Amino acid sequence: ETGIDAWLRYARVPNCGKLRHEVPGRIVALNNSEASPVYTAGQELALGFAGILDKDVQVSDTSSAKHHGSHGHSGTLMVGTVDQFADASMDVDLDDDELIADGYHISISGSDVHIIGENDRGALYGAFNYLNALAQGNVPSESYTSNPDAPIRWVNHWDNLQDGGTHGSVERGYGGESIFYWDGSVREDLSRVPQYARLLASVGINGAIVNNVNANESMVEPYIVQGLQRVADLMRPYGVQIGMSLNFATPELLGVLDTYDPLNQSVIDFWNQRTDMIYEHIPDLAGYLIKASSEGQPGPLAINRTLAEGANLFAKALQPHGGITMFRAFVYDSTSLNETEDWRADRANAAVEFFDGLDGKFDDNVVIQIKYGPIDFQVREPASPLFAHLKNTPSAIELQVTQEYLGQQDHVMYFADLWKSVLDFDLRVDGEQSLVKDIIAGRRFNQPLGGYAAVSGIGLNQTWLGSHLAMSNLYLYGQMAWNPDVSSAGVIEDWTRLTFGFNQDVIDTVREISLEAWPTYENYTGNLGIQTLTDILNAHYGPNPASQDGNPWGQWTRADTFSIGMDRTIENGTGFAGQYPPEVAQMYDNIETTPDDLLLWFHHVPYTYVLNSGETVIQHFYNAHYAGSENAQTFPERWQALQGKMDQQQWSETMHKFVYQAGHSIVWRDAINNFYYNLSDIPDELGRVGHHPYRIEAESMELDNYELYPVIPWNTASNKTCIV
Ligand code: BDP
Repeated sequence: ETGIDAWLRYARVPNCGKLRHEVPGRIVALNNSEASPVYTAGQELALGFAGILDKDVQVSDTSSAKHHGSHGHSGTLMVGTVDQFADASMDVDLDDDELIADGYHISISGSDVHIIGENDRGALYGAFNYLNALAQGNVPSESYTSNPDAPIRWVNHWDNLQDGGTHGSVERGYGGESIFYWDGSVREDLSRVPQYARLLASVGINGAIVNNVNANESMVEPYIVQGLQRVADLMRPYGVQIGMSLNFATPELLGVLDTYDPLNQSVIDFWNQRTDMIYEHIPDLAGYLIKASSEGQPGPLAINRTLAEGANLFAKALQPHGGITMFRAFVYDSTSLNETEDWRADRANAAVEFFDGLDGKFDDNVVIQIKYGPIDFQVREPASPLFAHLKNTPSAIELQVTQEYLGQQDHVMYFADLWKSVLDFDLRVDGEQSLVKDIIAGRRFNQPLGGYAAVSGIGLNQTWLGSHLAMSNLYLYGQMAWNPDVSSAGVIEDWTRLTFGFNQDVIDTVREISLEAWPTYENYTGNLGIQTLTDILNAHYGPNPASQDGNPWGQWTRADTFSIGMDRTIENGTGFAGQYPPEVAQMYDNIETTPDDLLLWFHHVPYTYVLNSGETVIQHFYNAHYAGSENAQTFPERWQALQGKMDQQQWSETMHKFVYQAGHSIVWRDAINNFYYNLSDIPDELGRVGHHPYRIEAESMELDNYELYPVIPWNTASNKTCIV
């Protein structure tokens, strides 16, 4: 198995002989237009019945609906929207449950099953949910209703039209080239697009931004828009609406105008016209995603306009068409962050500072898209305080399925508990419970919009993300955006059954390793909230603690020979802790009440500072790095035991990753431990760090045709040297 079908393999279930008789013998889809998700639902159900149950069922359409109303013992499975059921003169019995947009009710009465969507998409989601149960060996026997927690459940793609050469690359993507672009334009062969949209729809994702936030100005040129129309047409049957990232300076960069001032009438006209043109091709465009005034990208701040004026420019152009502007809160000026000149400078402060005074100044169809933490997808971050500041503006959380900073799909990662650490966090706005998940769902501040965005990172690789296991995070993302209270263990077990089959050892091992993945990685990378300690300057991969200070990106650890950590307290530090509502600010401002796992995020302490656990900071670093890497050593061993219990190709490709990770975790362990040992001169109580009596350096072997080569950063190779 290559992984191309991911969790939608529809593999035969062990008890299919029995289940085959428990599902209806007919399928009726109440819409026969091929662009309709209801039609797709019918096709998908037939595909699922054939694969999962070895049961061939024809799909009939609306015209035959009445005749098949209720039929003998074999029953009918009917799928459609509330309105379509009513039009077909069918009873719509929702068991007194309410449906909201995209929600569905599955009504089970005798041998008949009605999958009733609030809209087309909801019907398809209901069908996928029913199939998910079948594929796990269960035939639903009682009626149930499911509604999404938030209206926006999008993926973001950081795909480039081209990358120097002819290929469409994916920024921070580790699964191959773009499925959308090639040679500066939309691909001719878009065959991966509907396959992908199918995966998205199966977990309730309803929107996809299809190009990089560092956007190319050509996106609004007719030849690109025509290509995107083909993409939209392929995704529409799956209920996935596409959207685009735009470059703020487009009118100037295309040479059409000599300004991009959002208040200039020609600029306004430009965007209105382009938007109208785009909607002629893609009438259901979801909207625009804007990265502006950040990391060298043009934006309103450079020309003395506010971020709200910038966002509203696009919102007004989209408004007549019903589109949404997702405006990113990831705004900071990488040219002004200078650690040596201003020790109070702190990139973590940027979002709240830049959005200060703007709450309520955005048009109704603007949503502020906020990364989960205040810096940038680090292994541990506190929840972004900006979620607490936007009471009159809808917000969405930005997550990453792709593992930038977090092992790039070569280290196993399962994001459930990391995401929950932010979504379940209580910001205590106005002294009242204010969970991040309730804010973004619109519940806390009564917003009609809001929700979730995740940087997907998929590419042409047959596994989509470059790793079989990594796909659990795309599955998880959809499940959590639909219901953030799903169980971390439950989701991974379901995913494993769907992806690897029913062997209980496989299910147990995947669950255990997945749940250990985040703490294990945190242990051998950056501990106690110090950030991930990857190379910051470029790859965001592999250990490079030295790059964490004095860099222009404002990701600093402030490590010196005695002490470490960013002092973000209110009086003496950068003041970041004060951006939280009072109860939370107080907790983080006080070193006693700051949890150990965020200690160095908020406080600068000597290496000898004693944690609540009783260890010193430096000894915790040493111990955690050994513990993390020791645990990673067990992964190949535990995986080995699964050979023959699952598909061989999936098994061996995953084994390869685990063996690599086990080795790289040792590189991490020693790089970080040696670096801080050198800096602090404090020995490891257990005598491990800096002493490797049994290690044989490659350079002390007899070498033919190899040369010694100094490694930069030095701490990533034992003895600072490798052979090439
Ligand atoms: C950082 C990435 C960079 C993105 C940026 C963003 O390293 O490639 O462009 O975030 O989110 O994490 O805009």
